[in-house]
Amino acid sequence: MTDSTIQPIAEAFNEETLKSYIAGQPHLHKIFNNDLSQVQITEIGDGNLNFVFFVTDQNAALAMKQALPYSRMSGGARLLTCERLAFETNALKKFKRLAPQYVPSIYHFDTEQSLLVMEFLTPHIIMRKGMIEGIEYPEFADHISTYLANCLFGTSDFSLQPSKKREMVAYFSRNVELCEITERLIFNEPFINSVNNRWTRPALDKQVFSLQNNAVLKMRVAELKYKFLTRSEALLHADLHSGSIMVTDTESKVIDPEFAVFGPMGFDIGILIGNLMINYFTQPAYANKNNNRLSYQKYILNLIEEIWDGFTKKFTILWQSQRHGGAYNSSAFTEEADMQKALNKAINRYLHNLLQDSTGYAATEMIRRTIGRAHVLDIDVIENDVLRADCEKILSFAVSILESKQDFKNIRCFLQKASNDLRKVNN
Ligand code: SR1
Ligand code: MG
Repeated sequence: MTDSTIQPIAEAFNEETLKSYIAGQPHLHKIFNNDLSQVQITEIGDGNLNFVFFVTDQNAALAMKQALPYSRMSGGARLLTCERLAFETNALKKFKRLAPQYVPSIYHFDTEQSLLVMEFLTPHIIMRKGMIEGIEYPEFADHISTYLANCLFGTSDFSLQPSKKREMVAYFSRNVELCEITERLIFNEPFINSVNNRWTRPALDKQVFSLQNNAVLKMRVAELKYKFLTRSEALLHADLHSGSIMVTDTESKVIDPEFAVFGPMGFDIGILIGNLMINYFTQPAYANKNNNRLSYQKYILNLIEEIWDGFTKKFTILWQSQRHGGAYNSSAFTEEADMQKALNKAINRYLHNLLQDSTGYAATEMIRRTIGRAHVLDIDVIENDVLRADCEKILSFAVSILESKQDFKNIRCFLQKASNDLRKVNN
């Protein structure tokens, strides 16, 4: 793994310093035929933490990501160590080995400059933006379910030897700063009276104050947070929302795993589903006289169903054929029917519990993106207060998921509830 103990002295790159940096790195320089005279550099980052430069000439292009010792969204006020880029690089490398088609290639990492150089993805766009436009991605469910099954299974005790797994858990457990952000922004602040929270006021006040005083809901969120803190099931991307995925009609690439840490598998699946659900609930606000967006909403529900079904199928195949790790190692079981029956029961039980975790994390993500500090474009692009407040009523769906003792038998029960709740909001 890349050494992350050295504290870099990173200064923000500009066009000139970036060019001279590339000139000093023969393998990068070669990508531009050792001639930087036609190279254009643009800062294209739109994330909350880092800067991203697009470096291109007529023949080649690179993405260069720089982490400075503060978070971009704070404008320098919130200090963060640059070490986060080493965690991101190591997570990317691991995921690239497990799901090569769905992760960008890495060309170069420089600890001192806190710089990561990657394949520039073109003509890919950020999936969240595509969904706001109403673009369908016919192959996405297949891609992301493979990514999830391979990466979660491949970093779990079902696949890894305990010594290797513990070594990886120990390394990523040092990603404390970014984990602290996740813990605070997802599980803490939205559920208390925090100055960092914001929502459409006064329309949503009553709902927000009520959820912040809902003991059942707060207990469920506390349980989910406890699992996040204690269950090192697999290496998580840990910020797998639609803004961390770049897509075309035929390709999907997962980027930005800077929050990577070992945690419960349902966290990654839930964050993804939660963000797709947010987009589902905001569709009425994008409707116009040419497109009521109803078919796009159907597309989203189908997409979630296909992701879950694809994931469980692929994960089960891996579980049946590749259990070479410390847990449920295949050598401990014979081919006899009763053994195989017990194993089938075990994986079905595991996936059933995973669905409950995933829907719980999805609901928590929906709440924090609506009333917490870090909002999402799907909601923020809605300029009309009344329309936006209507969409923010997704809160009632999320709250009912968390406070119900509902044990979803399958993903369709969860999706049916979403579609019923949306109908109630619209009537
Ligand atoms: C300070 S970072 C805020 C949020 O942006 C990232 O994408 C994560 O979701 C984080 O919670
Ligand atoms: Mg990000």
